[in-house]
Amino acid sequence: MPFAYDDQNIFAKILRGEIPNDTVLETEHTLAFNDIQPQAPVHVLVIPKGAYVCHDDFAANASDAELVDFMRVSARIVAEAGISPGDAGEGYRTISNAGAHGVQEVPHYHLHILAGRPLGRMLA
Ligand code: IU
Repeated sequence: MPFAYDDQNIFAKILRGEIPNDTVLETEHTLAFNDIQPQAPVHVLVIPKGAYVCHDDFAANASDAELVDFMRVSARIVAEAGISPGDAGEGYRTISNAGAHGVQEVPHYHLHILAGRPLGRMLA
């Protein structure tokens, strides 16, 4: 079944420039901005510019160019924040909530990047 995308969601409005955001990085297909209610010293949201509802919608239906751009932007956020274990940083967590049980508040696909404090063990 195809995903029903609500183009009135807050991230769609941000992408249309109707609502301001604290941009960290923008590319052709991807926008990264600071979360308005940060849960850690680093809390960046990475979103595709295309209309995708959640992770599996994006992963299944986005173009190769969109997928690669999204992943590269996420890597640049981590690199520029100095939090990569590969750079002897203290690490980070990526999260993507989907649907009701995932407690997804905004129905436009987004990846949370959290860092800057011990995040604890969290699988649920
Ligand atoms: P979730 O994964 O859909 O549950 O998280 C949505 C996030 O979007 C959450 O961390 C909010 O603080 C964040 N957010 C935002 O950055 N700007 C907004 O205008 C709104 C929510 I509404």
